[in-house]
Amino acid sequence: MEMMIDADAVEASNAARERALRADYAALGEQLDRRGIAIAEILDKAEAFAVAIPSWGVGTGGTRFARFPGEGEPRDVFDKIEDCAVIQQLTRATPTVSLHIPWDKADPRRLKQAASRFGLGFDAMNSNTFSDTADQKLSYKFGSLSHADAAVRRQAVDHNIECIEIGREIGSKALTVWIGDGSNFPGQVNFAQAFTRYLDSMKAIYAQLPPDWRLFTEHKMYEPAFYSTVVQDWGTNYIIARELGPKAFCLVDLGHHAPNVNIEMIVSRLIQFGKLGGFHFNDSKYGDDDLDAGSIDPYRLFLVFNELVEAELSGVDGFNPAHMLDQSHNVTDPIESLMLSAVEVQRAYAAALLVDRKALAAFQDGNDALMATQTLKAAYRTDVEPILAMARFNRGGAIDPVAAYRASGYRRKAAVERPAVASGGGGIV
Ligand code: LRH
Ligand code: MN
Ligand code: MN
Repeated sequence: MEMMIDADAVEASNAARERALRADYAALGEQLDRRGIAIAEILDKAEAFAVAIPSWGVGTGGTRFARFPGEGEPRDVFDKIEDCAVIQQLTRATPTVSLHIPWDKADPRRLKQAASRFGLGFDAMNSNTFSDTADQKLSYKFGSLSHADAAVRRQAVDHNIECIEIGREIGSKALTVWIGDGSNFPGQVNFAQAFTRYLDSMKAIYAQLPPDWRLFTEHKMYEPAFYSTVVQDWGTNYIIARELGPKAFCLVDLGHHAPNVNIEMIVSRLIQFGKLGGFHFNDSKYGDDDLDAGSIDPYRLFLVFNELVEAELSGVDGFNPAHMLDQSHNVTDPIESLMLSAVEVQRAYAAALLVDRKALAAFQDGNDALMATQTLKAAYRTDVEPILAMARFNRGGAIDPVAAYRASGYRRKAAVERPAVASGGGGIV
């Protein structure tokens, strides 16, 4: 298997850190042992953990005000796959890439070949009917799957079916649909009629789904529509998944909720009723900021994973959420941000595995709010970094991914090989 970063460079970076890691791991092992937790079991689960990289995340993002291109940005999907290979090589937590069509449109055989060079696979396909392409017949300015004009809806449905076709050829097993449909003014659209049209369009897409595929619908409160959005919240999303059938599930993008919304509770509800499909992990302070996962509110990320681990350990039927990142990087090197975000999500998972669930249940039953919440905090406060670093090291990754990446000079080399382009391909939504 090919490596983008010289294996000797990773080894040298690890050699300088291995002794300290072993000492830290042993100390944490002792501490966990006293708490009745076998560190090896947590390590096994951390090693098995995976989160997909969004192809659009490796380019420098931007805002609607400006985009400040970074050096050595990927010029096309093949460069993006190489950057994803770097992330996987160093973190060993990101074995798949999630493509966005048409941004990543290319010959499926070439896509497959490019990914298999590095042992990468493809996660969910993402359709795009929220912007127009140059060669597109009808515009999505006033919507796509819910558009008043049946011809526009048909075009949007066909695009989604094409995404399924491409995905089929490259080994994807899911389609994620997020639309920007909505309205900017009260009275602009009839809410019920728009939703009916959306459901009809989605039923046509669902009908073309291969038997072993899942359909993820992603809700978002606002933007680009600023007055009303057709798929605005988890309630609507749940209705959609119910209406469509057993292969339809809800996708939760952490940035797509109103401030203060209890996202972990939404996650619990969707699990309870068998409709949690997966995540777009990121973080936000104000809206759909697409900041690095865990950069603003790592405790919330932990609380989401607390629900996921609860479901995993209690053996919820059919529980298999897709983990994906969805970020935009305006001021950092996207590869560094994505590596740290993948590790941050893995950290939330490992920490959630440390929750003393028996004690927690007893405190809940005894109405001991203080001790119940302290039980969660005890797990959250535990520094699981030695477990994560050991998981990477054991699987051939880097003990310190950012240090190894910087020492490799990958970005400098990419800057020489990839002259600057005007657009990094998505990343501003
Ligand atoms: C919408 C969104 C959705 C898109 C991606 C680029 O805000 O989260 O997942 O596909 O951004
Ligand atoms: Mn998203
Ligand atoms: Mn978003």
